[in-house]
Amino acid sequence: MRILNKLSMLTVEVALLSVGITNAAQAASFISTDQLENREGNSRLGFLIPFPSRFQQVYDASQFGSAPIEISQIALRPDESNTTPFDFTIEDIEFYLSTTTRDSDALSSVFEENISANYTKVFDGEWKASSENIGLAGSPKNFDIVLNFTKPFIYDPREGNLLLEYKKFTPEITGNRFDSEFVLGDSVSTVIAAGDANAVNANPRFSSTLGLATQFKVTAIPEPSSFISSILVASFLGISKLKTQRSRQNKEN
Ligand SMILES: [Ca+2]
Ligand SMILES: [Ca+2]
Repeated sequence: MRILNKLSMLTVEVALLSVGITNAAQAASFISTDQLENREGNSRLGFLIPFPSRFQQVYDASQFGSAPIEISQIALRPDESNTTPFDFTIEDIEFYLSTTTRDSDALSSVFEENISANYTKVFDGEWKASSENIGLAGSPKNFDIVLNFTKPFIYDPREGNLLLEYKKFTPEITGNRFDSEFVLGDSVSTVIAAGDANAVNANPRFSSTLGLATQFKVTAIPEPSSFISSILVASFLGISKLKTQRSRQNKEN
């Protein structure tokens, strides 16, 4: 009976350890690409163009570390040239994330050539967002134009760069300018087609090395191997402890 009780305690210890690992991994953090967190991007983009449209932007994998993460939200920010708060509603828009084998400044003008097998719809419906158009003095505006995903995306930077896509089915005119960076050879570039949310080819006139300043909300994911190793080590230590105690009891008896 005592052995059974100790085994039960061991099970609880291992379970608590597992919960601890899971909770530690659930703390969300934010990643701003191209170190734009405290620096205004050198350009701007009216990326929600007033037509049905399709848009893709690539982010270099080096921005995201070297372990799998779960992405649950993106946030954009107003360009410095915006002078007032604003809000907008896009009635029908879909967002997707995917790993891409394309280089960060070398997206194909054929949309399908930029996506991979893990292409995932992360948002589908009406997107209502707003911006207070504020920021600290001398700093860029806040990343307050938020899109919460309805389906998080698991991204492993070791498998390639990250691709963000939208398909905008409705022709709202937002006129809002989003902070962007126009630098050859950096982390980002974009391809866009106007007139058709399901366009096959991007329009070269709208496609460039430009990219939106973007903030990702991410959560680290424990790698299965290290997670299982932790449990096995805990089990081994617990069983060794029990064996030692049993051996001591046998000697005493
Ligand atoms: Ca800017
Ligand atoms: Ca670029």
